[in-house]
Amino acid sequence: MSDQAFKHLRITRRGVVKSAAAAGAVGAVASFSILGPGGETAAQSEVERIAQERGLTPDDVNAALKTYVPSGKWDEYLIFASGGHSGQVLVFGVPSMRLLKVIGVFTPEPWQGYGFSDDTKAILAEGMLDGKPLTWADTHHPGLSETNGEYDGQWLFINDKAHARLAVIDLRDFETKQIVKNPHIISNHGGAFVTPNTDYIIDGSQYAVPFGWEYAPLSDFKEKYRGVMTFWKFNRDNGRIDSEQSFSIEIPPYFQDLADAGKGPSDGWMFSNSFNTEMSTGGIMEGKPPLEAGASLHDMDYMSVINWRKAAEVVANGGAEEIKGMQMIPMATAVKEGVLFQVPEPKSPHGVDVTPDGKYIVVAGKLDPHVTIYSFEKIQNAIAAGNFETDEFGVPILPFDACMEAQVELGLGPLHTQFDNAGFAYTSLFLDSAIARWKVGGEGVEGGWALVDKIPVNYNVGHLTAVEGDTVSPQGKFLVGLNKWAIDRFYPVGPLHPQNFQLIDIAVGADQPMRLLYDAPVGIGEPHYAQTIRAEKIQAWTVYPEVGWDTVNQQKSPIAVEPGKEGVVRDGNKVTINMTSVRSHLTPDIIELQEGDEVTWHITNIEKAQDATHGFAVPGANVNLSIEPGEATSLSFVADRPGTYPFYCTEFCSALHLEMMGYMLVNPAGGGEKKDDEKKDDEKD
Ligand code: RUQ
Ligand code: CUA
Repeated sequence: MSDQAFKHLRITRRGVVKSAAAAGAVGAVASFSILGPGGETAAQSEVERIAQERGLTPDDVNAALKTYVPSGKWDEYLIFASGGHSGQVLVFGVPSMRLLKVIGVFTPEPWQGYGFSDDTKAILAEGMLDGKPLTWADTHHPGLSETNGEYDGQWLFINDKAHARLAVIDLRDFETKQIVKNPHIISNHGGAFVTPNTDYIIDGSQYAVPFGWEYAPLSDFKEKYRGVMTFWKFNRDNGRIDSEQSFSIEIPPYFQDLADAGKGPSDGWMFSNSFNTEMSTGGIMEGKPPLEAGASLHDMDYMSVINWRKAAEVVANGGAEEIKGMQMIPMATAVKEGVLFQVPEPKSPHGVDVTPDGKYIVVAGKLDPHVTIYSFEKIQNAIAAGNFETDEFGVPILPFDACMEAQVELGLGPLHTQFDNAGFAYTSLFLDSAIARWKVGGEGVEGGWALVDKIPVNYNVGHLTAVEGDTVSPQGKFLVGLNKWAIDRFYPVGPLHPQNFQLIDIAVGADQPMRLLYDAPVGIGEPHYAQTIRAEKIQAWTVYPEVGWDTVNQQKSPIAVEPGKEGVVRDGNKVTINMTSVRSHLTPDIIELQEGDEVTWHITNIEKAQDATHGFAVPGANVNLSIEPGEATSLSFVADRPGTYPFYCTEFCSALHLEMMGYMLVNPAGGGEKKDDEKKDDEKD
């Protein structure tokens, strides 16, 4: 950068950085008042020197000032992002884009001990498929719990597309508490999306299969294959999904895609895209068109419009059947009861997003350069008018023209839409590698339903997340593009590139361009969706409320070990160890076992200090626990190989951390050294 270019950067007396290109766009920073020779401030010349040395432009310096969070200061927002195939959730701070946490969800996470203690093993076991453990997941869409359509910071849900599972994470300790497996479908996509008070978590199928993914030949596709929309009932009192109160609705065997719940005037309803209304099943080698061609023949696919509140009544009144152990409303019942409708939408749709006021539904079609906006009121009028056409399954199709409010041409490959607090919507353009900003229209809005700005992103953006941008009260300020490709953005680390989260400034004037602020490489992919919440809404514990805490049920644990009550209890070959951990010892620290003993090991971390976590490893037993301050946990195993096992703490917790260990001795069956007191017992006999 030339000196000339850098003259545009000014630090004024009030400490506002300005450039000719972005005058006044950056807020006040610390006040610089030391005047150097020639009237410029010392700080200014220092900033100029660093910028020149590093080749930074004034825009770069602005972006740095907008995103830098000094040591000890906290980020204002948190992003909860899918961890993709890892089956985890990633938590980032905004605007720093620092990674704060990785939450083990569908797969074991050794640092957190998730999937190694008895209780977290049991959580993972809930998500087994026909009793078989799964060691990966295709996590797509995190959904924060809502109260009156606003994030309430209490719970987080996420789906596993590959196996149609849903998980519940408690935001008091950022740990997974439950996994449910959908008994009706093998893969999902339209989840996890919550209704405005988190009564239900929506979980829509993706690829049609027979119920319970039973076998049926593809020639029976229309008769036996089905789509499913599942509504998981969430019980806030115990923080668990209640499968007994949950239900599915049978829908045609189109491939359902993303979904969203209505809000405000459209509360009680939900919307889901579908593609492949052609019901193509591929068959490249059989002389048929490949699935993607077969599934793109029609100009229009269908959006499913579902009255979930009515559906819940139908279930309560006995209108559902139990299939594969869970309630299902038959398609004919759903039609007869006015639960299920369809509206044509431009072909191969992907994202569906309800506007913050709940009046409109925005659909983006991958193969159509427009977003199509439907009016909920018009949909209701079309339903009231009756006299529908139906598809071949008898499901009503409402007239497109009667329901459509507007179409806005944005660019190529529109996918997903978020909203801000200034009346704008933001839609990702996958093929254009850009994000479009457009004005939401409607009654009394001037210049609505119009494209206003586009910003290039790097590259192939999928979802995007704005601060609380899918709630009733979006906060504006920042937008993050979740880019699938990074290509040249980072130093090469091999052919599998990081994903690229790009932070974008949308707190710009209505007629100002959006500005790219920061590229954050994400090395755990593929993250699909993410949600951004005001950090202050989450009041997580820094230590567990009481020593001896059961972290799964969030209450005092019956197996908590109190200091002074440690010991080993033997009952035949069943051995129970009651252990405490505290800096820097484990009590007891010598464990004598016999080969074949069934061991239950209870450990309580009796610390109360923040961050005084002790790990716990037993080599050979495939165990690593993370026992946070106050936590009481257990592990079980069979001591099936005689030997000498040093167990130890796996967190560098104190100066004497390396000494925080003990010996587990497994005596061979029918032999081995007897202990002194056992010898004495023998002598008595
Ligand atoms: S979907 S971008 Cu689940 Cu759009 Cu991935
Ligand atoms: Cu406890 Cu190291």
